[in-house]
Amino acid sequence: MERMGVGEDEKLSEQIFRVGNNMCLRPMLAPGLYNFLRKFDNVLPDPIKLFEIGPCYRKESDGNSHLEEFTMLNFCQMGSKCTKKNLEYLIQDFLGSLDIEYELVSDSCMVYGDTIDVMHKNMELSSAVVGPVPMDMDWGIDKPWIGAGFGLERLLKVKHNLKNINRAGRSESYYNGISTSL
Ligand code: ATP
Ligand code: 9VF
Ligand code: MG
Repeated sequence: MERMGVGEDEKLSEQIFRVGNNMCLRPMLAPGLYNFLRKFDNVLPDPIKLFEIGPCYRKESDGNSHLEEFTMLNFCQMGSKCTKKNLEYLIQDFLGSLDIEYELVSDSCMVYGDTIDVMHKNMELSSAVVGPVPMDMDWGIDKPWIGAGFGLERLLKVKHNLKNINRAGRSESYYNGISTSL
């Protein structure tokens, strides 16, 4: 997590569920993807395109759009054609296929610096980044990249017009969006 620059981001650092002294529940997918990009660079044709979908965990205090256990979709590409234009095309291809409206807003974060945030009304659907960034060096990465991380429960919230994100979450309180308090 320190190698991801999370140490400098006090907010995110405090949101980590720590397990003992040297483990945690992952708050993001990027560390694993960095490692895959480095390992596959020897064997896959250029550009490398990867995605992962999986659970992530963050301590959260704020309600309607935050779960403490959520599901991230992170796709990324490394090598040629890693342009802002191509990143915007991938976002459009994905959200267009889901028929979800969005707006792109420039923002910044401690981990990546400049981001392109994908907004639906006031809710962030994704933060997207055009690399390279300085921390790539610490992960043995020396090629351009683009990537975007989406919260799948937030997409469900938009698609199904849910008031609260809990209905889309992984918990025993809801099963396929239906309350289990029967
Ligand atoms: P926010 O500012 O809304 O807390 P973030 O900028 O901290 O989000 P990122 O680190 O950019 O979140 O994570 C990428 C995406 O993962 C977000 O755009 C969002 O869709 C989703 N996400 C992040 N945290 C949560 C959460 N606690 N519950 C549900 N989805 C989340
Ligand atoms: C954008 C959101 C550093 C080359 C392995 C891919 C990305 C995603 C930002 C995510 C995060 N970054 N929640 O990196 O795609 O990492 O905070 Si990579
Ligand atoms: Mg963000």
